[in-house]
Amino acid sequence: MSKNDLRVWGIGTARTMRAHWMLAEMDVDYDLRPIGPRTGETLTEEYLRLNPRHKVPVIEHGPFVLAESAAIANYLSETFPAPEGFFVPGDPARRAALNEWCFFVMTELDAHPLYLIRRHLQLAHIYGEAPHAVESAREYFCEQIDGMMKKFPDGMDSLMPEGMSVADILMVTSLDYALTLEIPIPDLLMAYRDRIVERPAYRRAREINFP
Ligand SMILES: N[C@@H](CCC(=O)N[C@@H](CS)C(=O)NCC(=O)O)C(=O)O
Repeated sequence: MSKNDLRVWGIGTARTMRAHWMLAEMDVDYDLRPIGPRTGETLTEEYLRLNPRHKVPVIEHGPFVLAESAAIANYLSETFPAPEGFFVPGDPARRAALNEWCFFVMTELDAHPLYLIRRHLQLAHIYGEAPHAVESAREYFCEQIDGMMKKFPDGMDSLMPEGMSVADILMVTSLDYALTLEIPIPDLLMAYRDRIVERPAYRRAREINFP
């Protein structure tokens, strides 16, 4: 493996976007394996050896193999030099504050309501229809966002006061995912999202992730 000894597996989803975006922010070159979910490409012997749970994204950094988009984005942010203005915490309290955002996005937004809606709406042909669960997940997502907005000042450019961070990558990719599910996003939050997606790294990553 060349190119910084780094390989990224997976394109085409909000989760794979996180790895590509983080690497675009850091201007790190890598080897790309553009496999997609539910194409059979996550079920090859080679891939199952890397991730027996057959999900994308996965990265290989030398001999180190890592799955889970939030873990990947955090690992990359701490492994390669961060660009100016990109916040990587250096002490436990700031790391914990960043983790609070990361776990909130990944558990209360991404893994639970958004993925439930996707499974039982867009992927209902695989996972079955569950209209009541979909409606309830939609309400749950909106309630979580409403709670979050109580401490979300107008004009916010990043979730961490120190600047753009992994938390924003997780949040904005989740909001993009919510938009594809036609979930309404409050204006203030949409304005935050619209400011962040102006970043050149976001655009470069989208070209790689959604060719
Ligand atoms: N929690 C994981 C979720 C990854 C995930 O669910 N990936 C889906 C696509 S969005 C996938 O690879 N599905 C393929 C399969 O189930 O075979 C992450 O954040 O990386």
